[in-house]
Amino acid sequence: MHNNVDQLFDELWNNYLSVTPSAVKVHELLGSTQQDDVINDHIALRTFNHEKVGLEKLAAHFKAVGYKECGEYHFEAKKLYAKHYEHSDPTKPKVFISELLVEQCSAELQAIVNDMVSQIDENAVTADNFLYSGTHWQVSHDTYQQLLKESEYAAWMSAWGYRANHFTVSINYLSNFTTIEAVNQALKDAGFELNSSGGEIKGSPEVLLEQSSTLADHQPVVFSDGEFNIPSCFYEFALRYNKPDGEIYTGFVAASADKIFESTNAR
Ligand code: OOG
Ligand code: NI
Repeated sequence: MHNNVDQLFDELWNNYLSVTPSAVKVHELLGSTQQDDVINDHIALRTFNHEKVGLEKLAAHFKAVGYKECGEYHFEAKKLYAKHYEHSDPTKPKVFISELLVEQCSAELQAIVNDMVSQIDENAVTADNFLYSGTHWQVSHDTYQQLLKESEYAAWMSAWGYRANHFTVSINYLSNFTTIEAVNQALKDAGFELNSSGGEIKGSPEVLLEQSSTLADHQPVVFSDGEFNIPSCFYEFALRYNKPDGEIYTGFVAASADKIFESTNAR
């Protein structure tokens, strides 16, 4: 495991960029007018609730660089469970880790996922690079499509594995944009397609968090039966509001997160 938080995020960022070319354009668009580079509000990772690779196994890598567990979230329809983690330095990205509750899925999905997980070397899970190690298995495009019918999340995991599935620009730290509407407009003017599930803006000042996101880039994946272009990773935008006590809200909003997951759906 890493012991330097910045090194870990640099690796996660470079790995994310390798399959999310649009992230460079997002930074140019929102960051080029800035004094400093953009500050990321959070990143998110996905996994299966299998003993070997459950969310706590991913969280251990962040705890090793100073992160603490802060909140938990349930997504009944998508069969997901999540927790978020924070660092004592508020400019370090928060971390949102979810896991698919595999035992609630069909026997067919369970068999496919168990086969994938069984191919992960036990030692790989604690290695420095685990959180940006991608897949430890290879599925066919047919299997990918079979998973897609039941769980877009499981299908995404089968193709992309362990990596940050998005980074999130903190609108609070941008100097040339103050509203999420203005950020969304700039993105659309530049040709980006936004995730409109549940509306382009998820959340509100009342729930202390507004979020929007691009639809994932489409990138080639080599499946066992050939190469196919499928959704990879996306960029999210978050604007946080102060709580009544004057402190900024640092949690997530389950109803909004439920829609953000859909940013990796095919266009
Ligand atoms: C995570 C979706 C939730 C948020 O900010 O609410 C999320 C995912 O797509 O894996 O990122
Ligand atoms: Ni997010």
